Amino acid sequence: MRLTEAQKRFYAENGFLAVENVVPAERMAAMRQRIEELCARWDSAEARRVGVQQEAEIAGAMTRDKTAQTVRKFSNLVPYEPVFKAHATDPDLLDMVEDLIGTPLSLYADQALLKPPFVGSEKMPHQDNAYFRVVPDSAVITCWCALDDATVENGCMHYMPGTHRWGVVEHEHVPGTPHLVPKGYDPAKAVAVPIKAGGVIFHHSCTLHHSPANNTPHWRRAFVCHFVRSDAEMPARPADSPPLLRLR
Ligand SMILES: O=C(O)CCC(=O)C(=O)O
Repeated sequence: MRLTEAQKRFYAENGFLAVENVVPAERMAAMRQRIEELCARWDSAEARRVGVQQEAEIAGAMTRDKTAQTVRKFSNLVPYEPVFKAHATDPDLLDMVEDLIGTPLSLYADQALLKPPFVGSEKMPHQDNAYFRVVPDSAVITCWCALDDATVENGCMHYMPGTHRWGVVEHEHVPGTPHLVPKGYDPAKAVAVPIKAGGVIFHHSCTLHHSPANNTPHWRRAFVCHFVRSDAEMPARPADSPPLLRLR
């Protein structure tokens, strides 16, 4: 599934791009079902091997019980979970990634980011490359796949257009919290990007973004793949990391 020139131009100008109706319905159902199973068994070995994180474990979160209804994140699903590997290696998806960052292409990391009903907390503003430090910063891209309809009310993605041209910016303390946020982040200038389940949003590694809390009785779940050009420098990856999953 190739991107149009207009879509490529939108990404180049804004640092993000939403594309609706990308993921087949059967795979969507299978990914949702597997997330439900992992949440239900959040304290099992199979959930722990995909790095389960609870809302109660994040800095600044109010102390709360850990249950199937408070799971915030699973990391590194692709090596263990076939349905998520099928998504990360889907040729239609990779065509679009290739259109935006080129080849050779690898998977840098993957995670399921969940906002449970009423409990899902805000994701503070950040730039992905503040963590990844990939060089050049245009060589890494995030593909955020909506497993549920993502809305303003349940915590959809918000982006500050054009900030992918800023490079990685300095961060400052949010008074009264342990959080650091990028200097120059202005939530009033961030654009909400609601998207239906099965759609994806691509964003550049330097695009400033955040997502608000989920104030609804419904889950907001996403499966996120960070793709990288295999020929980029990746100084934040420990030397003894397993080899990257090469894609094309
Ligand atoms: O899913 C979210 O709410 C935040 C996602 C995010 O920050 C990212 O994919 O870089």
